[in-house]
Amino acid sequence: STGKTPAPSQQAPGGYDILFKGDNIELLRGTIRHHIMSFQGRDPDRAGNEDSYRALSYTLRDALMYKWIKGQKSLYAQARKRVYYLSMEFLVGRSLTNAVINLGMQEPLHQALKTLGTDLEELQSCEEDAALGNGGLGRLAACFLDSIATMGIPAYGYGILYDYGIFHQSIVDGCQVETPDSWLRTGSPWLYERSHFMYPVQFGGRVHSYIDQEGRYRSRWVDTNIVMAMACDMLVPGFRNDHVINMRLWRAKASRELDLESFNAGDYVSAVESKVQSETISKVLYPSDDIAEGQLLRLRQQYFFVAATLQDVMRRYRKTNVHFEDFPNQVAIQLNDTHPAIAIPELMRLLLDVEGQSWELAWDVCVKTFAYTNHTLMPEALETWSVDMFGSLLPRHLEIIYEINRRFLLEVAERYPGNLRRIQEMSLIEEGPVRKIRMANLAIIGSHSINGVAELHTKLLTEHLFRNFYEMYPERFNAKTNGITPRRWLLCCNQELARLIGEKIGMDWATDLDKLRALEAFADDPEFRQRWREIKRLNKEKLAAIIKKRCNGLEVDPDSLFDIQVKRIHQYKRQLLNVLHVIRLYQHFVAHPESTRPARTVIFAGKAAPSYQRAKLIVRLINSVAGVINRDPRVAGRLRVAFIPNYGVSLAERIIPAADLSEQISTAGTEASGTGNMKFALNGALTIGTLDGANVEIRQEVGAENIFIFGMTAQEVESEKRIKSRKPIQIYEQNPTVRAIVDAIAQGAFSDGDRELFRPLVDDLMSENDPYLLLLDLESYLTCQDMVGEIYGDQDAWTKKSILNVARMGKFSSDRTIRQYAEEIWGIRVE
Ligand code: IMP
Ligand code: B1N
Repeated sequence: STGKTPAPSQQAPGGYDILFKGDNIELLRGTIRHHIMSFQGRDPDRAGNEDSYRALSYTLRDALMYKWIKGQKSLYAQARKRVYYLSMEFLVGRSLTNAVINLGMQEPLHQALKTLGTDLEELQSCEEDAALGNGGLGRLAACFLDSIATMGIPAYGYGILYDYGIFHQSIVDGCQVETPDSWLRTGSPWLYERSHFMYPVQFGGRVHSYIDQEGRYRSRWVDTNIVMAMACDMLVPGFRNDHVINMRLWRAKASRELDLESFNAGDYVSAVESKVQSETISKVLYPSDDIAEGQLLRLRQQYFFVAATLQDVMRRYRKTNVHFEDFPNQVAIQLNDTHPAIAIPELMRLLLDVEGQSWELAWDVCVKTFAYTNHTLMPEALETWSVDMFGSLLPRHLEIIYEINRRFLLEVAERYPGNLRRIQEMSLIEEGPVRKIRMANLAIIGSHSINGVAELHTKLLTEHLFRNFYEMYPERFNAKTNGITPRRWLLCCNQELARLIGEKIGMDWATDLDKLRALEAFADDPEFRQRWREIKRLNKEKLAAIIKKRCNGLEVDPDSLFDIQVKRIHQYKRQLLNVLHVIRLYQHFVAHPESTRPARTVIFAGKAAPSYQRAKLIVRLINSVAGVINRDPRVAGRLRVAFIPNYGVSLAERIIPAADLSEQISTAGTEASGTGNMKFALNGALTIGTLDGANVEIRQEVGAENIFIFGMTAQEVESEKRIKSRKPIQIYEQNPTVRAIVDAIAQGAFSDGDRELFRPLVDDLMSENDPYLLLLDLESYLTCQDMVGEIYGDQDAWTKKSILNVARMGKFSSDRTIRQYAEEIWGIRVE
């Protein structure tokens, strides 16, 4: 039987049904071998893991495509409303294991791979992460697609296929070094390039105004440059169902017309040059998280993917409809932050200029179709575009925005007569030396729903950032607390724990996370606790091996408390506060060799935006502190610090299951939600955190006795910033512990005596205007950490809390989040 490689096409039309019913190991094996031959052009008898990884991926992809086509046919037959999730980022990570588990194929595959002399883990490690996002916002989009597929909602993700995802980070002499992430170098077996789905996207040019046959004033956008958008699709499988959804990512291609023009002029080289120029649009993901980039290329990226997406939306709509009144009943468009907000004037343009509709109808359709999710309160993340830049790239859209603004401000003036300040604040245009378009204002005015990503975040939005708009349109604002997919973030990444849970309460939790509640019954069961601890210990051993490999042979003790902060490096996330505690522990252990505090391994990982100097300096400090501590024999066996390079989705999948303590310590009122906080708690880590973002709701769910909360509340932060009742210098002078920590950095204890290197960080800490209030929260943080140490000393108490955390995480499934979006925003009923 070994030499034969039957392909499923040789089977009856239901070939894939047979293949993935599960137990046909021989067919599975044959299909993989067939793909090695026909897709890779290799001898199946001489294939390596790389070949087998690709062949297996193609095999699974076939299965997904088969299901997808079936699903699409029934979707068309039922004429159901479709949802379009527009996002500049999709941080998917790897697809292989997730596909295997969602298709329910682990067992037969395990057998089949055994006969091929390999296993799933080996093959998985051949896959490059699809890292087309920066952090939380992009990963949220990926979790949403998983939930949408699992719940069978007719939806699509739309974004950009970047040639280069988020940069690769390495640490050289303690500093972050970035290198390009050329993840498509060898091609991804998960992508379908659909060269027949190509749309022209216009840039530049001018507006031609004319009177049409009916005497109406009309406009047309002419003399533009054209770049083509080619569809590249990645299929996302639902969990153990027949639903598959499509993520369509656009790739820029030079247009033929453009080539021809220059060829005719005889200038071959500049023809090729302009081809390269237009293809740069989808080259690279902008690597800043939570900071707006005012670059022209970024604006080109945004319009490029929005324009292509709306053409696709229109094409599909037109297959079954003629009138546009019905558009909002057939189409919902969710804007993932303001990055795709140009979709609003673009849909206006299509309806007005191309379809000849009236302004009133077009605007009504827009508002009913669009919904906007805000992800941040940080002022530096609010997008604005200089009117000049915008107008030269998108002249017709600028006109439309002016007209939207004119009509809107009339409404405002009518509602609030004589209130000039309000008009200025709410205008789509920010006046000043450089006039700017405010994309958040545009997104609000053009949407029927504006949501925040956690309760607190939404409350702060309505009270501060968007207060004027909230007063005018209170019914448009709503909260949708973020969530995470329990498939990737428990079932796939922590298979041992998932199995143990399954043994006790069954597997229904995978699609109904509230079912985890049943675990509460075992929280006091000594045998269950024991097995719970053993699994955590196993995960810690695995992480210790990774640390040894990636951190220059650093050895960490799996019996120590794994205290972990992994996320983008940002001042507001306060990795520096964590470092202050590490230094405090170091000084404590050196001064008190008799100390009974538990040994700790403090683990950091995260990328700093390449141009964010402070964040890079923090990376350097973490590594310098790690270097000093890890080399000091006085704290051997008590304290270790690791910075694991190149944090990303697949590394997170290995770090999070190994955590005892999850650090969620942003200044209250700065982290919109956080989703890492949820992933840790779902994997049995206890949280030390502030009352910020979704931490507030995590405390509500797990109970105050099962989480370590410290520091000022958002309200206290707000008033403290105004009245400055306590100054960092006073805290420094009055508290010798604080002084010793700050002095150590200032005096060069972690920089070979160099007092200059980290001075900017010390100055930040000591500044009366520190916006993140590190010293003001430090004492509370240190006290709270002491409590963590004490409770960790009581392993039974700790384990119980850990079990209860997992048992009470039901709310944070992205299935719940998506159900709310579907029912409350998109107008789609979910069974
Ligand atoms: P799209 O929605 O046009 O992108 O097509 C997606 C898939 O849906 C196609 O590959 C077909 O399998 C299916 N499909 C497209 N149009 C129709 C239709 O009018 N009726 C039934 N199925 C369709
Ligand atoms: O979005 C996540 C939240 O859980 C986080 O709290 C929030 O910080 C994050 C510009 C952003 N907000 N804003 C961004 C990303 C890229 C970019 O170019 C802004 N990311 C967040 C999911 O809701």
